[in-house]
Amino acid sequence: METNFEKFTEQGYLVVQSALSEADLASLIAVVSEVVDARATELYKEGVISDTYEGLPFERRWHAILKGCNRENEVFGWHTLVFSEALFDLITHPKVLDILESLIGSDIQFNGDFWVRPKLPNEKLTTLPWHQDSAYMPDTENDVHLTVWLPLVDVKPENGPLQFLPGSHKSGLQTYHRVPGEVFAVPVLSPTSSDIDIHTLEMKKGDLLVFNNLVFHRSLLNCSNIIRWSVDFRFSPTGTSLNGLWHEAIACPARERESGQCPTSWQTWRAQWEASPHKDRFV
Ligand SMILES: O=C(O)CCC(=O)C(=O)O
Repeated sequence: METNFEKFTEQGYLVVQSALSEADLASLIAVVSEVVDARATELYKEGVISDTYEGLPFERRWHAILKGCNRENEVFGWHTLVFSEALFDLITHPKVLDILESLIGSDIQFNGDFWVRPKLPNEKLTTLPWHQDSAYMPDTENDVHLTVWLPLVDVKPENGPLQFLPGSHKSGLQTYHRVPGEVFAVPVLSPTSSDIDIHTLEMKKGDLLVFNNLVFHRSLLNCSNIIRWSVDFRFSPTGTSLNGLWHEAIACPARERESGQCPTSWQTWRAQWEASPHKDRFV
């Protein structure tokens, strides 16, 4: 039987089903829900919305609030808003790191890059074209950088799944250019052709997706009426140069070979954050 390592090497990505439990995700979801609640209270007090939509579930409330004040295309992803111990615990969760260890060995660094994404119904801004992550991370194409992507709700064909082109990482980084109407640079040559399989990833909450920096993927339009919440963070083998990437100041070791443990504490990471320019950079 093919191992995770073999599958990942062949495809450039891997889905591990039921990698995490409800309980593993609960603290981060609570943080996100608190942000939503605080924002709703603020907007209500300012008279911008006439209802805080308190009774709505996690996958609907934020959308209702934004609809209530016509701000549906306000934000691409959340960074500072979700900086928390719960986020740190998830990034350094032994179940996450065990999967990464099976792919890149046991000296693993967290690159400092993380996003919680509220992918809203019908929102164009989060509908991403085919891309390789190295296209947006200068000078990373010769190293291994892995994204861990966790859905916080079930992902179905209709609510904005990710699609992948298995094996497309093997041709290296393509040339990118900017075209009118696209927020991000796009590949000069289309990565698809009639003989290439497109894999649409249906995922359950608790499944874990990991992909490398060269595999082509895209994010489809969310055609449902619920928010497709997800969280993602990036890693590399310890010692990999981050070449001045914007999040370098909050990179830290996540697992070390000798102890098999995470050598960074929440307090240490928070101190890094406090000393970095991140707080004012993104929402
Ligand atoms: O979460 C998404 O919808 C897109 C994620 C993505 O394309 C990426 O992290 O490179």
